[in-house]
Amino acid sequence: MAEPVVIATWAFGKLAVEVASKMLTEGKSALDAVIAGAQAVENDPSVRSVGFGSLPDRIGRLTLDSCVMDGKTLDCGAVAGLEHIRSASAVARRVMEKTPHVLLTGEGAKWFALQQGFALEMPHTLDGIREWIEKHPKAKKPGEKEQYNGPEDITLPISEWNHDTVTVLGLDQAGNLGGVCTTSGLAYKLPGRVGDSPIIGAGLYADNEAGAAGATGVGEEVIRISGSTYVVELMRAGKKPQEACELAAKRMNAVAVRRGVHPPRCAFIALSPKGEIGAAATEGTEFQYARFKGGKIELLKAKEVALNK
Ligand code: SD4
Repeated sequence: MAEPVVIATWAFGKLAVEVASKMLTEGKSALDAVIAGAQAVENDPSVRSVGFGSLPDRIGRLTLDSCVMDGKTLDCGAVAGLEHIRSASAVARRVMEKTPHVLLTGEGAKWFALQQGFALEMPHTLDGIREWIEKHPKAKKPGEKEQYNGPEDITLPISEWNHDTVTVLGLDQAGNLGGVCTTSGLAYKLPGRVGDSPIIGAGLYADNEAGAAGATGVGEEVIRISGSTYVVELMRAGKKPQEACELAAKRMNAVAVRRGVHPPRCAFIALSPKGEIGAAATEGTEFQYARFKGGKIELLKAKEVALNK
């Protein structure tokens, strides 16, 4: 019997770890446990970057991205740009279980969720709307035309925008790995923008034969290096999860240098089939993660990989 382990991104991931670790200790599957953990965060309106009460996009639409993956079967499911449904991770799981597809987007994802019995909700909170108005990078008076001036308009302030995804990885007593990633994406994103979080291989990957990994940070840059696949394939090749995460952060730095841009704030977490844990981030990310191991829940700061390393 394997010793259950859970790891989740950011300080608010502690809530996910609390929920998931209890379920794993009771003998539930990794996938059930991590999704229940992620849903607890989706339901917490004080977390402004995941689920209910998140910050909307540039034009005020609150859309959610999520994916799930089962390390035993490599089954996976995802939704992107899902609107008016509370739990994107639960819908992603239904895509995995009830359809022959992996990813549903926008109106199609919403239609599917409604067919599956999910309730149509208005997921905005008053505090969320207030923060969206106050911090909108291009706040205008009502009626004034919104301007989009090209890529810089989005990419320059990107590191300042609220962007914290919850990615949860778990190892259950049967020795299976499962993972979930759920987010509202970058606040003030252009309508229709999809980040790494619903992309299998970018925001999340899980394979019992190699390990599980997840990402958080600027999704465009995670996609550019196929971040989670990169970490898992390093583990398959024999690296420990900690080294694999550090190498992914290093690669992020190298790609930024090659492209002549400042390295984005990004972080990776990883879990091996033996229950070993890894976490690393690019410099300045101040990335914290929560973990359950050896019966203890802790909040830890990840190692940062400096640009010249
Ligand atoms: C995205 N990766 O949509 C997500 C946001 C995030 O920590 O994780 N932030 O790009």
